[in-house]
Amino acid sequence: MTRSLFDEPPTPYDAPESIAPGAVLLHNYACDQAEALIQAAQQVIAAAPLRHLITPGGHTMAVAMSNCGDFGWVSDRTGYRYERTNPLSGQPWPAMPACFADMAARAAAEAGFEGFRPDACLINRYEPGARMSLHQDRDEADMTAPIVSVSLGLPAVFLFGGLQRSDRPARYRLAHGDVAVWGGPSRLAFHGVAPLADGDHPQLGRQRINLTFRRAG
Ligand code: MD6
Ligand code: FE
Repeated sequence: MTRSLFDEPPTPYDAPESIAPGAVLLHNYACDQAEALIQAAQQVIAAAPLRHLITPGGHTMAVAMSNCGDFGWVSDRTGYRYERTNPLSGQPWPAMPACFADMAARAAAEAGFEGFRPDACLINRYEPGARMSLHQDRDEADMTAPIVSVSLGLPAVFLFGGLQRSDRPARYRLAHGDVAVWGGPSRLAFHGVAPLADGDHPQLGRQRINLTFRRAG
């Protein structure tokens, strides 16, 4: 995008904050692209509506989800997996918007992971009270690739633990425009999101949207 003399200056972003070996927070990294990312996410959601998936244990997830890219993450009574098509429509997932792939690749490089080309983007929508319990991301075929996670809208408390479920998690604030990148020794760390506090975000109102980019296939 071209920038004129009269535009707002870009939001500065802080130096990467290392939270564990291979895991960094890039605060404010996506602020300048947030409007474009939100618009693109809304187009994906129009084609593949957000819905609350059922866990293998039979619970309805508090977070509503959709996907774009070659693969989408899904859950049902039979388990968690990546699928090339949306089980609701039988159609392939919407293509990954160029601004999504570009943000993911640039953030990964900033965190030291050059050449990241995501083939899956999971879109998570949190409303007040929604949470994600501690889990590992281990359904991806390529564990050498990092995960890039972009936060938009209301701030959340991210819980970041260790390689054992019993490791007590640290808490980090993820605000609008913050990006988390993790891989390497942290790739299988347990993590989650505390119940979302209510609020009113100027762009997104009473919700938080999280985009997580992976190499799934
Ligand atoms: C969220 N994120 O931030 C949920 N997983 O809404 C995740 O579960 C996650 O942020 C792997 C890597 C980064 C993440
Ligand atoms: Fe995760």
